[in-house]
Amino acid sequence: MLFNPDIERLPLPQLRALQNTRLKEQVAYVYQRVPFYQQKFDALGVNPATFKGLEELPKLGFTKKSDFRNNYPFGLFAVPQPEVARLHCSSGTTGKATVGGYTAADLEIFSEVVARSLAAAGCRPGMKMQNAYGYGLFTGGMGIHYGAEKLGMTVIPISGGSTDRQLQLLQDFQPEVICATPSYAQVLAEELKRRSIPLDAINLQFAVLGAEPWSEAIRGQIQQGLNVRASNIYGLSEIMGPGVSQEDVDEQGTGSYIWEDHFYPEIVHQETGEPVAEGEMGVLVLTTLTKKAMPILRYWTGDITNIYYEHSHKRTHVKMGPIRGRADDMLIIRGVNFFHTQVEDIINSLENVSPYYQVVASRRGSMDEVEVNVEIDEVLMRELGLESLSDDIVQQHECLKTLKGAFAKKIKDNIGLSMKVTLLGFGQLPRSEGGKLSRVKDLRNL
Ligand code: ADP
Ligand code: K
Repeated sequence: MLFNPDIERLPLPQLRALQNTRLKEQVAYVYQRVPFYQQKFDALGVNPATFKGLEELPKLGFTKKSDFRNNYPFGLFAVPQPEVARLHCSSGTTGKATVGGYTAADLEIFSEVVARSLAAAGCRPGMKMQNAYGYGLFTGGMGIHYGAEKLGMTVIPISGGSTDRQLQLLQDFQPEVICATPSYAQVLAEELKRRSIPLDAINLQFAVLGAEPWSEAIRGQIQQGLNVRASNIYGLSEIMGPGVSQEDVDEQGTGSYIWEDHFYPEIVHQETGEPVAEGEMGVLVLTTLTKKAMPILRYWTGDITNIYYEHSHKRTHVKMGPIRGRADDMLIIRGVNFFHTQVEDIINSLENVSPYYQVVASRRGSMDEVEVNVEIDEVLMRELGLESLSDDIVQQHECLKTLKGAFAKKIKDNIGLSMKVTLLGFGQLPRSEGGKLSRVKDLRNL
């Protein structure tokens, strides 16, 4: 089901024309109303009256996270405060939180793109959704909530955490849909199993997961553990919140549709800021085309991904691949750049390891080191009759020594760095408490 088929299937030439018109309007709008953009455009020699639209977009420079900080809290707003209907903040995963403001019209559009996203995720009017995204300043909870209502769903606004209650309501209310961070959905799947709650005691069909990077291995674990089909939702508070892009549940693994009529995407080279060819990896840069309270032009998201049209089948809008990591999450160790998701890819290719891992960077003397902690899976733990793992225990089991060696070798071969591998027992690494889970620890600058 498509929530808004006319727009979701708008032929590309018409979509481009619509974006072009909206971009010109947005440029003129911010120039008139936001001193930050006025000064910036004057400095760059951009005149909104003669600005040609999409073809000249790169001339506008970038808006960066630091611009949000320098204009904290309301300096980037384009309307007087009484016209702002709601305020949200980013989760502050990478530093001080940034503020987002919305007019009533912005909130309508927020709900529209989330409703489209949920429909693509498999949700239908009349279905019940357990919304385990956090409610509050984080855009996730309320963003999903109003989009689900707009689609015509029955929303259960439980928020994140309270695992006992989550499991109780899954059984009592029988929701067909759950929305959560993937790391928290993993926890729910594990807890169901640990408490021996049979899958036929719950009625879930779909999981809508986002707010942090996740992998196909995690998808597999959640799909099996909750008996659902899971799809990806992406977004960020600086642009709107969840619902900037969404994976169609029937097209799993081929990327997430970016709702291009409201958010214009570009991928640029991480160092030069120049546009890259379609399909190539780089930093995702997003431009709002219709925002009124806080329009943002060319926001440097820091998220690394690629965009392409080749898998846009059900809809005409462009797709983005999974987020490989954030530019500020990129670890540089002894001159080698890598993302923790590269370690995750290797974990996914190995048998007997769980999708739980942690990458820890530290410094000994002047040498940077990386340690990868990874859990082996429950099946192998049971076969070996183990409750937990330590280096000593690993040394006593040939299969664990082999696994550890194979993992270290693959890391060295694929990433080009030697990392210390530590095998842990299932359940030994931290789990999500309802929100985002960090899989990287950089101890070098503490
Ligand atoms: P913060 O940047 O402080 O975490 P937000 O709550 O606005 O604040 O989160 C937005 C960020 O979360 C994105 O820029 C991206 O890094 C990450 N994110 C959101 N959805 C996804 C997703 N589906 N996959 C990977 N990362 C995601
Ligand atoms: K953010």
